[in-house]
Amino acid sequence: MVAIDLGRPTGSGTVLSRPPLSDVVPLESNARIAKELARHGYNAEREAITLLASAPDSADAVESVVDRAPDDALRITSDHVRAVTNGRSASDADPTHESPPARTGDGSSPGASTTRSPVETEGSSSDPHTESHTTADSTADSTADSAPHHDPDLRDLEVGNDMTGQSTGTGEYGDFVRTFRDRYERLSKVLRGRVNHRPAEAIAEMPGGSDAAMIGLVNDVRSTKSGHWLVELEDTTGTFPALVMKDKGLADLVDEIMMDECLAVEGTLADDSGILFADSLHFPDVPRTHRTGAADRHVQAALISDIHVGSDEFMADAWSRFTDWLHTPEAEPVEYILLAGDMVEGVGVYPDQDEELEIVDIYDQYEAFAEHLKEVPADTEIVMIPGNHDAVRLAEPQPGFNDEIRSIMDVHDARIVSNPATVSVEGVDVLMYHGVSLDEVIAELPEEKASYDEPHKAMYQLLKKRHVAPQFGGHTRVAPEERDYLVIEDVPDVFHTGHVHKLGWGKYHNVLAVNSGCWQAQTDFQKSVNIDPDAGYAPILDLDTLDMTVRKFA
Ligand code: D5M
Ligand code: FE
Ligand code: ZN
Repeated sequence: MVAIDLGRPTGSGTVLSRPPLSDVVPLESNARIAKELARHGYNAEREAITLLASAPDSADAVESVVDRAPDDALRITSDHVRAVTNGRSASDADPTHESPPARTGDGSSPGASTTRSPVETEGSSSDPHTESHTTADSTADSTADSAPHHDPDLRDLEVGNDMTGQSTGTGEYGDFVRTFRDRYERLSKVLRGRVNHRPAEAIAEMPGGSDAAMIGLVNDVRSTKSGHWLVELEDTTGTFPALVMKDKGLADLVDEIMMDECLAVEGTLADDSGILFADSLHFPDVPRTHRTGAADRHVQAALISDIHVGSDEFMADAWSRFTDWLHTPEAEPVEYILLAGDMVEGVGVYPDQDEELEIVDIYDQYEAFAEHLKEVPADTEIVMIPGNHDAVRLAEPQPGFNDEIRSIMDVHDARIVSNPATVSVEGVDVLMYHGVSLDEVIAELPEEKASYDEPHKAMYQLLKKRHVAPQFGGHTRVAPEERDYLVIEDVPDVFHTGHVHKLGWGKYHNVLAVNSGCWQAQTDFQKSVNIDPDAGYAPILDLDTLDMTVRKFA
């Protein structure tokens, strides 16, 4: 287990595997202003909030800006604030002015939000990002003093491997064949340099006693009566059995094998060439020499997951403390939020789930989630992938949300991508995956290799298998696609998952694995199976050093 530098301001120099968690930050006036604007349906830039906070009468300035913001504005920018505080004094704002239409902070209908959807993404002049990119000269005076804070030009966020809109599967048998062929192709390539493999049908033709190696997907793993193991591999030419003898010192590796993953076996053929006696087993794995990328400035990303808005157990207060903190100077470097799925509680996900729903309509849940997102500073880049509670197909890969759900959440202009997806954030490659397969890894592997208490170790296994959901036909649904999007083709610098509602992180071959906990208190089901969730934590990742600090808001 790799030690993580705490990176705490007090910097005692202590290095621990699980650092003490920092205290909750008190509510500051910036956060109060952000909340007030959110209550009126607006998301606001940090710069705008800072200006409002420094106005002679902040409350009045907030009221004026709300009154005077253009009807089509989704977010309050520093320009909106200046128009109010410079153009006329805050005190001559008309106190009887009505609030803008269709802008409520209390979970309005999906219809209302649709009417405001097209504005942001078209590069309208009210969009601060577009403005500073394209008209730096003409708007120099309005953008100049926001530059030291969050200069969008310094940002660098690229999404790779997003399969939204790329689904090819019709659900036919042939589609599954293509998915697994692609898995075999791409993962066998990773193993090819390490073993001198032959196809199954060629191995069967080799003379007895020859040395041989095969790469295949695991068809079967069984222990024999005498305590050995039989591992059957399949490639595009057929299947071949390997016998792993108990005295070979491979028990530890056999314990890690899951069905349908890609594996290499090397050994000696039996006299009749009917079976391979294994000498070694190889997982595709991550090279130990993996070199990570890094941001070239001090900037941070919050890696969070499993918000579960709409559940009785959603921890609104903790969430609010988190968004309050985002408005404090300490959180100034947090320019990115990566959300690994389960934004909402969903409907009909588990039996008896409806008994614990605060919001029963899925669209209303997203409306409420969008309201909570408004408390996040508008100039924070958000990337989100769906989870098993979200309103997309359950089978993985899960495409990003459809247009209707997107339009509900459009205020923040988040990047909504598929589960899994890779995002490159200022040179740091982050693989985001919700994590449903972790339940299986934890259920099937020995406790010391994967457990709910150490979810990052289960993540190590996925890295080792170079696949986020190897097993087919079990708990994790896999969709038939021409390409196996679940293969971890490029080694990420950071692997971010959620789902199991447990906080845990560590490094595996230099890859930082982070499971980020949740914002939902223990549900009845979790109580019945003794899952004690880690709720209300925000792991904050330094993109320049890959150090992590965990903040507690519950
Ligand atoms: O799942 C959160 C965690 O709890 C994850 O490890 C699955 C498990 N879980 C929760 N509810 C159930 C039910 N009803 N059956 C089986 N496993 C469950 P999440 O999907 O994020 O709620
Ligand atoms: Fe969840
Ligand atoms: Zn989940």
